[in-house]
Amino acid sequence: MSLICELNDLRRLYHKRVPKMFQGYCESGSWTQQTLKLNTSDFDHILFRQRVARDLEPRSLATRLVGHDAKMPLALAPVGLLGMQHADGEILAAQAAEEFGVPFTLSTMSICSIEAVAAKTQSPFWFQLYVQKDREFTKKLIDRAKAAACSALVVTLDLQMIGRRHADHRNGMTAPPRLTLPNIIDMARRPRWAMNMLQTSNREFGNIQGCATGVDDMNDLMKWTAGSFDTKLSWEDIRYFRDLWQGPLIIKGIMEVEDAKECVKLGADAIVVSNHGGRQLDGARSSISTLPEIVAAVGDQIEVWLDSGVRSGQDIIRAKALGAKGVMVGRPMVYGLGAMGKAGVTRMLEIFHEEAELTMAFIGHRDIKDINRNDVVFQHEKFRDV
Ligand code: HOC
Repeated sequence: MSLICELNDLRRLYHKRVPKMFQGYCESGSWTQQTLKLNTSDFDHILFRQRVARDLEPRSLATRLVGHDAKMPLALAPVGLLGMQHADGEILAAQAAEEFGVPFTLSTMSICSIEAVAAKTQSPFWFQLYVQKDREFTKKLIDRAKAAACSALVVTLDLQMIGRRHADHRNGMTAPPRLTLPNIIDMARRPRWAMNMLQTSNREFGNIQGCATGVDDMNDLMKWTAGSFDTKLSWEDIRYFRDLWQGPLIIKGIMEVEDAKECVKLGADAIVVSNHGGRQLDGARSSISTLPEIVAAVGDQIEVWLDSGVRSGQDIIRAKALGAKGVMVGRPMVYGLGAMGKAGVTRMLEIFHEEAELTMAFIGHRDIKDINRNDVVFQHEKFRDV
């Protein structure tokens, strides 16, 4: 465990242990992957101001996120098909988050069901919703989330159609993987993944099963998704879900001030500035470069979160300095999970916590709440003060 010093150590192990088609699903962005790259490289333009001779005891990253206490300003993002990265992936990630003290978000497109995750955890998790044309089915998902005592609903708005991800097509991405000769050879090189998969019974599309008849593999799932997700979604529809769900409502996939203002109008509790990890609209700006203008416009009325591109505890501090209430992390969780199961997710959280705490101290703060815009300088004109 001690050899895992940074996220890249987990990522290397992840690449060794998880079959290529699921690696490709996690790692790729859409089309040219320009936005995927900008999401991480734009963080490099935000530099810290080093401060000295400050009282740095005691230090705390503790935060309240949509009314809940968290050990640091981070939530595990909803990631589709997590249970293919590691057997029981959604359950293990939820348990790691619970033990560490941060929220876990279960995707609509999970392998393990809402009920299976609830049965194996004690504290509430968040449920992420993709709105379907079939409103009764969508409503049932919300009812199931309520019955499982989920403590926030995360409605994702930037995936009513799926972005074109070339790696998935090249890898012949299927879930479960088809037993072609190349797949058998690839899996034989990763026996740990295969053994774990064989030992679990959670190998279904847990939240859509029963409603999506005929969904047996990823190709069917792609077709089902294309036919089922509502491409005529309007703000009026979202208002309907606001009324159905009385708890905290988080809207994910906001990149423009006009859309952020709509979320405020309909009474959402938080928005997540996100371009879906560069997996949807390629050529979009990075989330981190968009954050300051959205915070300036609505940050005093709603919690503004950041997703897409966070790869270290230092990135958490950068996002905080630009006004984010918290961050969501997707790929870092997948690296940890695929590398070492639950222990890998825990290790990722520990690393991010250590890095964030140390960085906070170096810039002269002992409490995460005190991080502010004066703690960073910009090295690039794309970050302008608003
Ligand atoms: C075929 C299933 O958030 C992603 C996910 C969800 C996509 C569902 C597609 O991969 O970006």
